[in-house]
Amino acid sequence: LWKLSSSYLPSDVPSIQRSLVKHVEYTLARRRYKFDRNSFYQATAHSIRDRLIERWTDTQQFYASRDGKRMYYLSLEFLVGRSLGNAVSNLGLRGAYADALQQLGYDLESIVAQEREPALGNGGLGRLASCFMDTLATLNYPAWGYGLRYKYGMFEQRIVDGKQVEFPDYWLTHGNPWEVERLDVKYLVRLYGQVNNYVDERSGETRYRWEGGEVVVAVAYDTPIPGYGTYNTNNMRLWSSKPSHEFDLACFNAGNYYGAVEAKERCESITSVLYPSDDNDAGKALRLKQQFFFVSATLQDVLRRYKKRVAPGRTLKHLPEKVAIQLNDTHPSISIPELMRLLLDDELLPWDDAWDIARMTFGYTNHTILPEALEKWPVPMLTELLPRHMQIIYEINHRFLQEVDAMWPGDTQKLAAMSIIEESTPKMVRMAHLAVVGSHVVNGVAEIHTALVKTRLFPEFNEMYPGRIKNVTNGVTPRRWILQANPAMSSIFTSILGPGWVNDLRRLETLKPLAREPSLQRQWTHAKRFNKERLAAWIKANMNVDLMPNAVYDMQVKRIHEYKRQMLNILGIIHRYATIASASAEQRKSIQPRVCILAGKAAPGYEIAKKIIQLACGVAKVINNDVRCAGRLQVVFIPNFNVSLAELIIPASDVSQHISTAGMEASGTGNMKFVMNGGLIIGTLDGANVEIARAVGEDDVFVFGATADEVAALRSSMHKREPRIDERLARVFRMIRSGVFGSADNYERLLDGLTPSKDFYLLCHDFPSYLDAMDAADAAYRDKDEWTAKCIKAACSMWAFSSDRTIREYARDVWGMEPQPFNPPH
Ligand code: 26Q
Repeated sequence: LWKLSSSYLPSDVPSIQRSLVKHVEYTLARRRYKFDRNSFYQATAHSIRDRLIERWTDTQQFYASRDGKRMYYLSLEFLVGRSLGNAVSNLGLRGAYADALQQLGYDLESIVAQEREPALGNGGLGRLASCFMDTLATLNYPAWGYGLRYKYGMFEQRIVDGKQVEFPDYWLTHGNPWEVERLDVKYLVRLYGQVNNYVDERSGETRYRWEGGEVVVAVAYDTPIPGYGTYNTNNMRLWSSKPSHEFDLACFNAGNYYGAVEAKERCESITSVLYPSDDNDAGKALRLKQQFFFVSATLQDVLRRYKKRVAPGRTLKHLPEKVAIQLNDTHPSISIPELMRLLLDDELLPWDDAWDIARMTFGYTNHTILPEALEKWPVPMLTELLPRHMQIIYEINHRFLQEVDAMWPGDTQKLAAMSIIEESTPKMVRMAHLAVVGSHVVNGVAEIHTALVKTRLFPEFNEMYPGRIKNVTNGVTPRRWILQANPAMSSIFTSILGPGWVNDLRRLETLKPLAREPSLQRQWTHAKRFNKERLAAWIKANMNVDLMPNAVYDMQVKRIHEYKRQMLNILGIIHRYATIASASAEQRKSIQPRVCILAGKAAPGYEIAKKIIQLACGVAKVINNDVRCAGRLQVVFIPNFNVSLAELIIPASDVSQHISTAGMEASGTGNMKFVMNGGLIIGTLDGANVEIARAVGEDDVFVFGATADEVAALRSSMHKREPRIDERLARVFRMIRSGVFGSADNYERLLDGLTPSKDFYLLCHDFPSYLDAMDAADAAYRDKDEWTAKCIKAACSMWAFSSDRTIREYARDVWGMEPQPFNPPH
C-alpha cells in the first residue's frame, strides 16, 4: 500500500492543467466539449483541494507525532468567506493557476468570483473566528476550529420597495468542494431523558447516569485551513445532525411510521439554520439544542483524540497540559457542565479533580457587556432538555456560592449578584457567570472593553479572582484583508519591501518616513482610484447607479444596530443634503463631493433596525434624484453585505464610520480593516478605535462624541437633560417628518426614540461634535498630498491589529501553546 500511495502532486503549469482537465472529466463527469465556466470553477477548486489535502494529512500526522499542546477553538459561527482565492494565495500558487487557466482561456479572478461564500456567521464574532483560523495555520499552531455545518447560513438580504426582505441562503446548492464528509467520524448526542443514580461498588459512592430521551448523530465535515507561506494546514471540523438508528427501532417498532419520520426530520433540523440575530433574543429551545449538540460532539471528539495519545503515567488529570479549549462567547459554555459530566459519570473522577481539569482547560472570550445580549437559559427548559447538566450547574453554583460567602461572609447581595442562577420567575441560568467560574482565563477583546468587563460587568468576580480577566485585543488577518482584498495596494508594498510584509506587518513601519514622497504618493493614489473604480463598476452593474469617481468615499458597513448608530450617520447625511439644497449654485461648488455608502443586515425581528434601513434607502432615493446634489452628494445602501462584498467595499474607502455610543462596541474589527486599506476613521472613543487612534496618532483619526465615562454620567442624569436640541438636528427631524423620504408614519418610532429624554444612545448629545468631525475630515481632504500622507502613515502603523499579534498573545497568556512548524519532505 505504501508503495502505491501517491507522491506529492507537482504544481507546474502543465501539471495543473492536466489536473484541471482530469477533474472536469472524472470528478464532474463532463467530456471535454462540455466545458463551461462553472465546471471550471469546480475543477479548479478540486485541483487546489488535492494539493491542500496532502499538506493537511501530513500536518495532522506530524502533530500527532509531536505530542505538543493543542488548542480547540469552539465557535457557533465561522464567517469563512470565499476559499479559492485564499487557498491559491496561501499555497503560493496564484501565479501558476492564473497562467494555467489563462492558457486554457479562463481568467482566475473571474473563476474566484463565481464561488458562493459560506456565511456561517452573523458578523464580527464569526469573522473573528475565521481570521483566527487563518493565523493559527500561518503561525504553525496545532489548533482546530469546531463549529456547526448549518444548511442555511446567514439570510440573503434584498431590498424590495426600500425595505429589507430576507431570503434563505441554501449555500450548498452546487455542492461544497472544500469539505470532506467523514461518515466514519460520528458521535451520539443525547437530549431530554432522565438521570438515574446507582451505588458504585468499588467506592460505595452514589454515581449518576443520564439515560433515555432522544439520541441524535453528529457527523463530521472537515475543511482544510492552509497557512500562508507555510506547509502547515489545520482543520476546521463542522458537525451536521442526522437521525440515529436507535430512532428507527424505538419508533418503528411502536408502529408509528409517520411519527418516526417526523422525529427523524426533527433531528436533521438541529443544524438546519444559523440564528440570524447577533444579540441573544428569546431563549429558543432549538438554539439550546444546537449549542449542546455542538458541544457534546466536540468534547467526545477531543477526549477520544486525547486518549489516543498514550504516554506513561498520563491520565485525564493531565488534560490541561495537552489541551486548551477556547469558548467563543458563552454560546458553547454548556461545555463546562458537559465536560464535568463526562469526567464524573463516565470517567468516575472525584468532583474536585474533574473541576480542576475543566477549569484549567477552558478559556472564555467575552464579546459584549450589553445586558440584553448576555445569554440566559430558563431553568425549566434546561431541566427538560439536559437534566444532568442542570444538576451539575446547581452543584457548581452551590460550591461557588460557598466560596463567595467565605470571601464576603453574610453578604446576601453579593450572593444574589454573583449567583449562576438568577432568582427570577422562571429562574434563569446566567451563562456568562458559569463561563467565568468555569474558566481559568476570561478575556475582553479591546482595552476599553476589558476595563468595562472588569469594572461594570463582573466587578465582584474580578475582586474574587484577581488576574483571571485579561485583555487580548482583536485583530484581523492581513492575508484576506490586505493581500487578497487589495492587490493594488499590496503590490506597492511588495515592490518596495518584498513579499515578507504579509506575515510581518511591522515591516510596513519602514514606509512611514516615505509618506510624503511623490512617487509613493502617486502609486498610492492610483491604487485608491483603482479600488474606487472597481467598486463603482460593481455598483453600476448591480444597482445601476453611476458613482462620482472623485468624491470622498465615506462608508459605514456592519450589522445594523441602534448602538452602532447608523441613524447618526443618516441624520448627518440629511443635514448635508439640507445644506446643499439651501445653498446657492456658487456656494455649492465649495462643498466637498461625497459618496456615502451604507450596508448591513438587520436581524429579522429587529423592527427598529429595519426602519433604519428603510430610512437610509428613502434618503438615498431622494438625494440621488435631486439635481442640486449632482456632483456633490450620492448615497447608496448596498444590499446583502457579506465577506465578499466587504473585500470589494473596504479598499475603496477614504473614510469610514465607527460611531457607536462609547462603551457599547466591544472592539469592532471593520475599523482595523479600513485603516489597513488606507482609509481614515471617523469614530467615537469606543472599542478598538481607542487603540487604533493611539497607534496611528490622534491627529489622523476624526474623534468625536461623549467618552464612555461621560456616557455613564449622562445616562444617570437622563431625566434632567436639556430638552432643547441643536437647531441643525431640529431641521433634519422636520424634514423627515415632512414626508420627503417616504411617509413620516414609517419613521415615527425612530424619531420618538430620539427625544432627548429617551435618547438612550445619545444621538442628540453627540450630533454637534459629529458634524464637527465631518467638517474636519472634509477640510483635511482638501489638501490631497497631506491626506495621502496621513493615509499611508495610518495604514503602515497597523501591525498590532494583525490577528497574528492577537493569536501570539492568546498562545502565551491563555493557551500555553507553542508553534509546531512542519517542514515538508521535499
Ligand atoms: C446568542 C443567542 C441566541 C442567538 C444568537 C446569539 C448571538 C449570536 C451572535 C449573540 C451574539 C452574536 C455575535 C456577537 C458579535 O458579533 N459580537 C462582536 O464581536 C466582535 C469580535 O469580538 C467585536 O469586534 C464586536 O464589537 C462585537 O459586537
